[in-house]
Amino acid sequence: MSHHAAPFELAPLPYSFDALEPHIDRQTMIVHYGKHHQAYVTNLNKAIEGVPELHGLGLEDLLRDLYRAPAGVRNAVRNYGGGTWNHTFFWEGMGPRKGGEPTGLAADVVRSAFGGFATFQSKFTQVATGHFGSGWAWWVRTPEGRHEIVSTPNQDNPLTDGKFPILGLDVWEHAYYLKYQNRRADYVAAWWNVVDWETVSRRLVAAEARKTETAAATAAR
Ligand code: MN3
Repeated sequence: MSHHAAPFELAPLPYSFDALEPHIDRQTMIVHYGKHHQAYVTNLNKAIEGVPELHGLGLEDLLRDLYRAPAGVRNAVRNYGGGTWNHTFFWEGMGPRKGGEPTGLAADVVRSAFGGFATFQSKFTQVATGHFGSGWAWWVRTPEGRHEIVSTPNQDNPLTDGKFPILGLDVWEHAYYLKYQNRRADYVAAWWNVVDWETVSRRLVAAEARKTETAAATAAR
């Protein structure tokens, strides 16, 4: 998805609206993807319509280098660009008949960086449930190769802080209110049943490659 450039399109949902039942319900998926995600894409395109210098750029480049955007549209790029990218990343990190313990490279890194799945899961859950208001919980890899669990407000993306997202969880009320009402902790507990560890492993490989790219680009400057 890093290759997509303006005008941006709503990325296809990689499964049907009811695929994540009973953990994430069909009605929430219909509204969350079809209304919320679509609105971020529409508003991003509207915001940068009159800013041709941003048109050749991919969404990841826009978010990584937010200060490239003129001051007048920077907040729109942060909010709607973040909303566009974050949701595609969120859908791709889940799937039907997933969840359980991490596998492959994800299992190795969870063990070496966090001391095992139980510790990782408990820390991530704590950050996701403890984040005040709307936002996201993330597993990120820093450019130095450290693994961290952080949260961001609104649609802010760790790319803007120079970090590579590995796994993200939407904790806006719109992500869970229809099924779980105010019980964010129940939503977070259910979400673990749909985490796609194969996607996580692929992202770990990609983050490693990007880190090498970034180092080479810095050295070439
Ligand atoms: Mn959302």
